[in-house]
Amino acid sequence: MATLLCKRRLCIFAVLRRVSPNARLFSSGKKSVNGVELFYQQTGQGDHSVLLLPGALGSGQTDFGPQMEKLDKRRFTVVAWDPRGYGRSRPPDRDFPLDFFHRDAKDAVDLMQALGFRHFSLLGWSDGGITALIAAALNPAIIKKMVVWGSNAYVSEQDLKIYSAVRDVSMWSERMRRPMEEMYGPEYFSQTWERWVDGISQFAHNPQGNICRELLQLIICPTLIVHGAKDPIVPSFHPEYLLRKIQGSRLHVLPEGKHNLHLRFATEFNSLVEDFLTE
Ligand code: TYC
Repeated sequence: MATLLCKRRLCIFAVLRRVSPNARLFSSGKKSVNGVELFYQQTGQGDHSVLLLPGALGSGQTDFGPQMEKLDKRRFTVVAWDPRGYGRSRPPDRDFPLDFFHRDAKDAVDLMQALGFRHFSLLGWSDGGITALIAAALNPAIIKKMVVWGSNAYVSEQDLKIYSAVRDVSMWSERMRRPMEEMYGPEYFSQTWERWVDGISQFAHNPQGNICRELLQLIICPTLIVHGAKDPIVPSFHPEYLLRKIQGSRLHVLPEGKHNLHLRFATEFNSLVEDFLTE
């Protein structure tokens, strides 16, 4: 009987492995944080813990496939979170009060603490990068290192024009739209995206379009800013401003990179990040 069970178990493992060699390397769950149930995915067993922060309406699933799959599992423990109202962290549906980046920053840090990570690094894309900047500024004893790309500390007139140009999701490319529609269904996606455009545009009413300018001088962790020279939605004055204001930071430009450079040039991006985190 014992051998029979044993053999059967082996067989099940063999089947699982054939279906997806990495299936057993990923775990996921929900944690109750600040009154909401936050969804996260986790992989790797390295000493260096890293939190991946997705962009607007993003999630671990839609935004970070190549990072969850390929970042070195021996050196890093990688967590991707779905901010409240995004991905699988619903309910609640998403809202965009003026402090939404600060709320995300607190949720992200509190989630990691609740998962038992006391000291970790941040990889933040776009809106997730803005969240990372705020989290690092306000939690200097907790954040080890940070990488941000496609992010901005303020909203300019030029940004406002770009937001209204991308407001209608039916104008998006199929490749950008499909993962979002699969996650949310077309209705929640298009409505929430319009609310995001209104939400981010609110910052233009602040002096100098401020989102988090005054916090940048509080960042003391080593910071790598990455930018795609061909990013059509985030003008290069944004990463250049971050570089000037964050002490000791570095800027790495990918000449062919656009906004989704970590997906399109995943191998190059991942090794850039691994080198920075381990140096
Ligand atoms: N910030 C968005 C994100 O988090 C991307 C974006 C940037 C969209 C600029 C429009 O004009 C824009 N993915």
